[in-house]
Amino acid sequence: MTLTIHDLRKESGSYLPGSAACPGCGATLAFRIASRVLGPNTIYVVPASCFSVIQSPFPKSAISAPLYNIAFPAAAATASGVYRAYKMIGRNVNVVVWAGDGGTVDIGIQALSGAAERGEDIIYVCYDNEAYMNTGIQRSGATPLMAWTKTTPTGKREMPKDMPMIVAAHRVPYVATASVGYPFDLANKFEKAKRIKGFRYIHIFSTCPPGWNSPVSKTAEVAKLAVDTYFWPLYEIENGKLRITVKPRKRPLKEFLELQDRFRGLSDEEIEELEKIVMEKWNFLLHLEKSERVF
Ligand SMILES: Cc1ncc(C[n+]2csc(CCOP(=O)(O)OP(=O)(O)O)c2C)c(N)n1
Ligand code: SF4
Ligand SMILES: [Mg+2]
Repeated sequence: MTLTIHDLRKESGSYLPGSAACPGCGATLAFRIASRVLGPNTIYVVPASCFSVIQSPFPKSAISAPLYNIAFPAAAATASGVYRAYKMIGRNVNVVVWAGDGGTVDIGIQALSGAAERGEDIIYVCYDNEAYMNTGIQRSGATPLMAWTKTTPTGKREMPKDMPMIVAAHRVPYVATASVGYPFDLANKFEKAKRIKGFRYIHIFSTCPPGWNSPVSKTAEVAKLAVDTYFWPLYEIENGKLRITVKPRKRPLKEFLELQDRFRGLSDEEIEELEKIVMEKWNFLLHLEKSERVF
């Protein structure tokens, strides 16, 4: 089944109008789409992050679904327990971790790895704004090479962790990347994940205008350019088999970089170096697509 705009319009989702999110927040856009697909039979587990704030304080919560706020490192372990508790009382629910990149690739990684290894029946979502935004834009293990943050004032020197591949190496049934710039690709990945049993992981590229200093009105455009320049390839790995889900005509990386001040001041040589890294990754994915199994 492939979802269309009509399918998404039929559902109201679990995100109510009026929240504490910044204008143009990619994480909320991702949640609006995902919650429409996941439906009301869903419980969210959220570790410390912007999303803990986006919910807004009770009684004015912007999230209409049951949601459990939990300590930074514990999201995947908590979700495992929530799912098992519901199973014991005979109820089948979607249990979804909704975590930032810091809470996923750094501090939450051990609980995530444990839950993936045990094959817990949960969906783990990382909305990736590529830094610790809630505490004021510090670099995370997902921050891209050469990107400015408050703790990398001259640009990050290290490569980001390839989290979707790290999770895929646990040989879980479903891993996917997504972007808020390709909403139907994103929606369809949630639709697929919802129907699969076992540990499922979706990693979403989520624009953050204040953290990246990108124009509020261009949230979707920045996230689309990330895909169209091959900076953020869209793929899924189902039972070990990789498929690139969107294969756009390649656009120059510069078009994506110049919309965000976090890459301001890069020299032509540095942009060329980033282009090279981006193309290497893209060609590697094309190579993996031909293999029977990635892991
Ligand atoms: C153990 C612990 N360390 C630090 C913090 C402070 N803290 C709260 S949210 C946050 C940033 C989270 O970053 P990320 O997971 O990327 O989510 P984002 O804020 O970017 O949405 C930090 C460092 C905390 N709550 N608990
Ligand atoms: S700082 Fe970024 S991720 Fe956090 S609420 Fe604002 S736009 Fe969203
Ligand atoms: Mg973050």
